[in-house]
Amino acid sequence: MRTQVGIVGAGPAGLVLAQLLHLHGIDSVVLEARSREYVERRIRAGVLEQGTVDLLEEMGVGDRLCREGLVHEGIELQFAGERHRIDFPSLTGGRTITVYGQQEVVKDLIAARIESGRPLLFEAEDVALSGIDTETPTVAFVHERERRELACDFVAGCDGYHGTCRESIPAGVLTEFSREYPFGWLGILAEAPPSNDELIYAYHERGFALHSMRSPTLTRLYLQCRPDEEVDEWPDERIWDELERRFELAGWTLNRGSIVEKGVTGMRSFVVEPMQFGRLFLAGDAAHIVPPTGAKGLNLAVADVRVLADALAAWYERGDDSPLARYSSEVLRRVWRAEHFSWWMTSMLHRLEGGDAFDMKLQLAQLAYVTSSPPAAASLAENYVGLERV
Ligand code: FAS
Ligand code: PHB
Repeated sequence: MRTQVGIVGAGPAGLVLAQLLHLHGIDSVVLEARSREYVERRIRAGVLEQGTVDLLEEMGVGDRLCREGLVHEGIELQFAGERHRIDFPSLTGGRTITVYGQQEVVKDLIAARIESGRPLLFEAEDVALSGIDTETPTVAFVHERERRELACDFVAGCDGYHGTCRESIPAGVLTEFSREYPFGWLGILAEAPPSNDELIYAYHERGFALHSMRSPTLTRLYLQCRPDEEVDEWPDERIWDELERRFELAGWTLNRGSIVEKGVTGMRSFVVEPMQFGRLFLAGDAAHIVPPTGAKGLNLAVADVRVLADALAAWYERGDDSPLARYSSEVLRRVWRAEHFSWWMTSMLHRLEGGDAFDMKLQLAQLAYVTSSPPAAASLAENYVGLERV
């Protein structure tokens, strides 16, 4: 097989890149380790930045998003028995977020890929890169029990944190920056109408809790737990009782329903520099991870490949290799801005394991400031809806 760009991974990064290259008339092949059913059912992110929504619409994959996505003009921060709203449009010149599950974005992008007629191979196993430091890299893989080799000009490593592409870069090239957090999130998806019109980020002495949603009948909720927590330690009743304690507010009730999905996600901050080596370019979780408190993960992946697609187009259309040469430095500015914001939101809202009274007082002071000072609120709002320029 031969193509111009080999894309490893059919998550948001790989699929958005594939569609952008298609629109530029650039050939690509997408290789995905899992089945279509698996990737379309994986429950993950839920919040799309304004820029992500705009791009998906520009790419022609935003119809269902426009119909079914929930446009939100703010979030609420809860602490010390009160809720405070952060309004986005007034603080960011009209920008908003849209709540639309990552699995829905992936379904829309897969449908667009199939409609384009360009290759997307599911259950492509044992992917192995070679020649990434030459002008003729190849991607070996097994598909339908047949060993195959894809010759290409460039390889996009969009295979997530546990993928193989980052590991293909020789030792000594990459610098890793990371931080493990001493807590995780227990996430549930419940067949219950959302209990609030908007997201609620709740700081509580028992731990953080987040109220989100997926539709008028599906609520998405998270609560801070130990990172090694077993889901079996959390029967449904215990989950609802704990959520009610953390969201407790006079005159407000949490709607219960049947829990259709639950899982524990660990938390880390992680970045590798540079995000490229020879003809291999890393994008999305393959290169960086953020704690989900800032709702940045998916949006950062999309921001990476937007830059990568333009750089590849410059090479193919004008023979200009300078955008590719500066890909890492270009995307890492936004990566580190998102890393800081995600760390800041996480540190402000989570009970620090072993944290003392002084830590709590600092967090409460930060929350009081960000909900009472318009410039402080604007800083949170512009990062949350997504910065137009970094
Ligand atoms: P992805 O991990 O989405 O996609 C990588 C793809 O590559 C996968 O389909 C994988 O199967 C495939 N792959 C891996 N190895 C391969 C190989 N060797 N060969 C071929 N294919 C391979 N972000 C938020 O903003 N909010 C959230 O609430 C949130 N919750 C999350 C919960 C969980 C459990 C996880 C793991 C992540 C969560 N994230 C969240 C972050 C998440 O949304 C990522 O940022 C987003 O999926 C990044 O997209 P990609 O970079 O495309 O990586
Ligand atoms: C979600 O709806 O899954 C969600 C929303 C906001 C976050 C994280 C996850 O910060």
